Amino acid sequence: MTTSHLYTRAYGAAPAGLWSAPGRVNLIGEHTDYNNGLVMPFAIDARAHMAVGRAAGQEVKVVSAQQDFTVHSFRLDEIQQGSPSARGWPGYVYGAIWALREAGYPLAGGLNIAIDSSVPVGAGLSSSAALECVTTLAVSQLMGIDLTQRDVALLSQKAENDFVGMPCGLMDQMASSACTAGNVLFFDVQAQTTEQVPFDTAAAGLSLLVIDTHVHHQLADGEYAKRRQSCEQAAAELGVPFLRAVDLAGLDAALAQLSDDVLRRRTRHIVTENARVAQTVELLRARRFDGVGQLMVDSHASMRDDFEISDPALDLAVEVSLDAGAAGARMTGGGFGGSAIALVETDRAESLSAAVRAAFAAQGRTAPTIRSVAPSEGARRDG
Ligand code: GAF
Repeated sequence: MTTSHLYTRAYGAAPAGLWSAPGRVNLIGEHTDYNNGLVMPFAIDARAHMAVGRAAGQEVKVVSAQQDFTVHSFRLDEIQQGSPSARGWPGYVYGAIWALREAGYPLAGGLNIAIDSSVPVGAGLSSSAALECVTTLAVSQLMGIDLTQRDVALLSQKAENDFVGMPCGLMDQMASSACTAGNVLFFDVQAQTTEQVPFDTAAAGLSLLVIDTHVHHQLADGEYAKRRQSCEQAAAELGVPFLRAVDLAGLDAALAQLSDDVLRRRTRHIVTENARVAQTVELLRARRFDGVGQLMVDSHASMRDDFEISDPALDLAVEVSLDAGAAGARMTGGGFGGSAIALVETDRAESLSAAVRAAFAAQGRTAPTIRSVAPSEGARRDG
């Protein structure tokens, strides 16, 4: 059923418009965003679709094809942090509307919303950012509010930080809002600059596979926040605003100043990861893929050993991918489950997938979902 049909079934009228926003894969640059660092995500072709229309009164009603078609309803002026509407998936939708209101945008009247998303939940592919961004874009455009892609990302991040309570950086929302087909988004958080960098794996005879381990991560459960706190503590001990201020040349001196081994390892990950993103962007600007695989391998080792955000299923997916001939593989996203990615020659993609499935089966694990992805378009109006 399309979102348009879902809308009509739920509300008995046609929607005013249709919008969508994608999930993302991060090629490299993990946990660097809230350290004011460098990231390189791209949008995938799994999207959150939304049909929206105005309604009389003050009620905001939301229905989702993924959530048993129950209509959730809340008064616009009563949407608050910590309210029941903040719990579960409707929180991403209500949070985005709350963030628009908090920013002072005039929101008047009721809204009817219907959602159908193909972004898998808990797979580390930013299903929540997709929902936030599609809501921010759809509601703002419906109300005649003109936002830049960056505004859409910032308001969506505010929804996640302050309404849902997950202290994420800006990467996922920027990816969902600002990515373009065919490119990775090189985002320098400190400089607030973006560059669309061509990422044409097919032309190089390569495929980028996403391996969803089905180990479900829950970023709000505290480990993500702990990593962020460690980074902030390390920056404070070093007397810098963010770990971005430390570069590779200054890493040893910085490590010598830190008070404990955990902070040293967290810092080493962030500093070396920023350097790996910088190297990756240089290669891709030159349309070169050689070397990108090794940077992915090094990134994974750093996340596994220094940042400690991987898990056995992710490590297995990465190891088996490399054994099966991948040029590079790493976990992607916040970690503690979710998905790994593998860069592999296209004619080896099938045998790699078979090897990963066999290794998961041999350990009695749920079969992973493996798909080939290519950079897709960011949030947009569809009709
Ligand atoms: C999650 C967060 F939402 C992002 O902001 C980012 O920190 C990522 O984890 C790790 O790179 O997706």
